[in-house]
Amino acid sequence: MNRLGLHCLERLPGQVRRPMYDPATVRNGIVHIGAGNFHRAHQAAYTDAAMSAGEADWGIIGVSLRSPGVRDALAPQDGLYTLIERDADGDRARVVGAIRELLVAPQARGAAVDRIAADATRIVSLTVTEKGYCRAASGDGLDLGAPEIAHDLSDPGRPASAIGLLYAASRERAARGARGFTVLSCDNLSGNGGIVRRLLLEFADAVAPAHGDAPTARRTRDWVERELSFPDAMVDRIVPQTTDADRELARRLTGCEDAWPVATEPFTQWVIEDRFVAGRPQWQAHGVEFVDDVSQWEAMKLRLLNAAHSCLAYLGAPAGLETVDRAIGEPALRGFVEALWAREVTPTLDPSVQRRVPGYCASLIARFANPALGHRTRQIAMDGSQKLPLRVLPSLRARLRRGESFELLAFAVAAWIRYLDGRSESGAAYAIDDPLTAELERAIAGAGPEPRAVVAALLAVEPVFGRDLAQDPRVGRTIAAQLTRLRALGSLAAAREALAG
Ligand code: CS2
Repeated sequence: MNRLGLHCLERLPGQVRRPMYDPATVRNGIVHIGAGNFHRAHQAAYTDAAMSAGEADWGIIGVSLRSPGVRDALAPQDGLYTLIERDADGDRARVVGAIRELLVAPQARGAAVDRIAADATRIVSLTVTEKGYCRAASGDGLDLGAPEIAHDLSDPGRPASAIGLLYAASRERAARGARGFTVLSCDNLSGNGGIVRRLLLEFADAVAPAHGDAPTARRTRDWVERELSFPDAMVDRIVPQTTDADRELARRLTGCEDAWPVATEPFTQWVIEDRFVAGRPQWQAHGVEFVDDVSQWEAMKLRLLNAAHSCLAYLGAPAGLETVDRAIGEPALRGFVEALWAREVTPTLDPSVQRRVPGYCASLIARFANPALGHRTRQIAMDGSQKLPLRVLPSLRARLRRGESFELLAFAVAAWIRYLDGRSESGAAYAIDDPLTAELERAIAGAGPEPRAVVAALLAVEPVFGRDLAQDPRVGRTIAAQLTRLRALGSLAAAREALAG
């Protein structure tokens, strides 16, 4: 069978959408850091549509910060890959050509900096996950002690982190007196644009003390403040990890061998603040919404979609429910999620989005129930220490501030803590995949088996809970009661009881 590549485009079956431009001749205008499945199903798909509509100077250079996997899979395919939209009605394949070059930063640090520093680059977008921003334990500031950041501060010309890369390229552009670019974060952080801006400026402030050359650092900092823009963006599309079954499906739908296709749902959404200092593709013609203020969209998505996802993961995985559709198919879990939304989360959202919430939640249930996606609960369960503070704790804090009940939010936190036990209800052990695993396991081991003590030990983990939550006795008490229930009854029965109050 033929390996996917430019030579196959002519021969694809008629129903397979393909680039309407010549991928071999496009110019590149975007560098994307973190060229994983989510980028390939989301931003690259929108850009591919814009390129097909005639804007062929927005080709993407993908930079992987760690693994050569995507580059190794896509380079022999001329950068092409299959994007498969899956739902109960069937599967639709499309071949995307927007990614024109792939670099693996650890093997090509200089080239990665050069691409961002090039005048042709007008947008630098990022999907590096929550942990990829190297934020400090408390607040949103930069973690100067994170190994990649410490490395980049001492050797800023050969950066390993996303922030270090942005700094190194800014330094070169500032030295040339070149124009700026737009930094577009596409990760699930509230206020993602403002966060990257702050981290980059903090990095610039820390360079001189660590590395010397204060005038260059100051010039770079001023240039970043003056020349770059950092719009906030809300991104949404459910994109599971690729499986061998997806590879088989890609082969069946296109007649070509694709080493790394991406499967996703039909739904896709991208809401962006329209602050692009060096132009942008006409993405609005392909479904992107441009608004003045993204914050309420972000809050709605993080507190409804992502919070529910995390609950389904921490409740579903230990109960042997391997995928989201199976988890939401359990009446107890669906009931829990719907009650969490209606009783405790929706009231914390801004009045401006309230009227959209019922329709949004109904569509979430349908998306979660998509039987064709096979979205694994364990995939979502990863990195809970990074996700909980963005998805669950803001609602909990809002309820606390107003003196309102937070039993179901406490149940969500307890579900995460129960998941950290590392053993499913049937007794099978599993590993916790989280950058803070060691710290979390230490806290749990030191506390002994008593739920009150376990909860107190975890609430003291500041990177997750800050300082405020441990100080309020209601918080520990309520989470501990829910944890006791979860450990005694298992996820489904405990969710039923929690709902009954
Ligand atoms: C998920 C998200 O893995 C996770 O934590 O909750 O990746 C989710 O699928 C996306 O945010 C949907 O847009």
